[in-house]
Amino acid sequence: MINWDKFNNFEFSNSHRAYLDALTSSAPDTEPPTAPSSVSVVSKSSTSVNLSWTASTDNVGVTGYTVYYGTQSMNVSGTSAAITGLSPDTSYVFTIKARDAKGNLSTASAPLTVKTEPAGTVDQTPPTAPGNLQVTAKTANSATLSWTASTDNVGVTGYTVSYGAASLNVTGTTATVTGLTANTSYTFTVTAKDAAGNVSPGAAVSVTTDAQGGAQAWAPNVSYKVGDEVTYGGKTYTCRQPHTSLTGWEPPNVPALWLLK
Ligand SMILES: [Ca+2]
Ligand SMILES: [Ca+2]
Repeated sequence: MINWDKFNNFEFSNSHRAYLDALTSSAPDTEPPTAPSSVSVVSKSSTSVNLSWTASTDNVGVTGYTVYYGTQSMNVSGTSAAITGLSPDTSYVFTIKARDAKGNLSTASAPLTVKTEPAGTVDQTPPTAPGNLQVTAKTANSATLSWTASTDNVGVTGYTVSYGAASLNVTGTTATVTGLTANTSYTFTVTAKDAAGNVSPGAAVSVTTDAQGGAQAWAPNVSYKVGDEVTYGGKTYTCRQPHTSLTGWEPPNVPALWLLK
């Protein structure tokens, strides 16, 4: 085998030394990842705690995390965990370790103590308002909205898009509203809600739908401009020169005026 890397001063090998070492059985990866840091509570209820943390690093790569609490543990692949089945009004100490593909475990994160809410606690805190509400697309009859997620002390369960007397419920952070009237101004208000029915303040955006598009049937005595599209005999034509149409100037008869699409 020719080692092409040596013609490049071993640049690849040198910059990927740790990775290459881990691929060979003569140099197994024995180096554990760094400990997860900045463990924090995203939300909690009487029976659940949602945690997130800052990713660990590893000489080869972190493959997952284990969350420890009491005598229990839970494996996750990302930097967050939703721990459920907890007892109300109880303090839990959470620690987290990272692991790599060889099963090397990091030392534990700094412990975080979280007390679940008392049983029967009614959530009275509404989610935050949706952020950065935008119209990302529109047609004559529809508008597509997107926004950034709201947060809640327990959890956001969905969003309501209201416009006029109508509304639409979605669970994600986008919505396509259909059945709109062409060339009409609409104001959309988006609110977030939680499982207890608390509703956030609204975010609003206004948009005017597009004019009704599409080719119209060719007709005589119409002033056409370049680019206008018409249908005739089941085919669509594009206007090549501005003109006022006359009977006898049907599109298939006057290729100088109409280009078949
Ligand atoms: Ca490692
Ligand atoms: Ca809430």
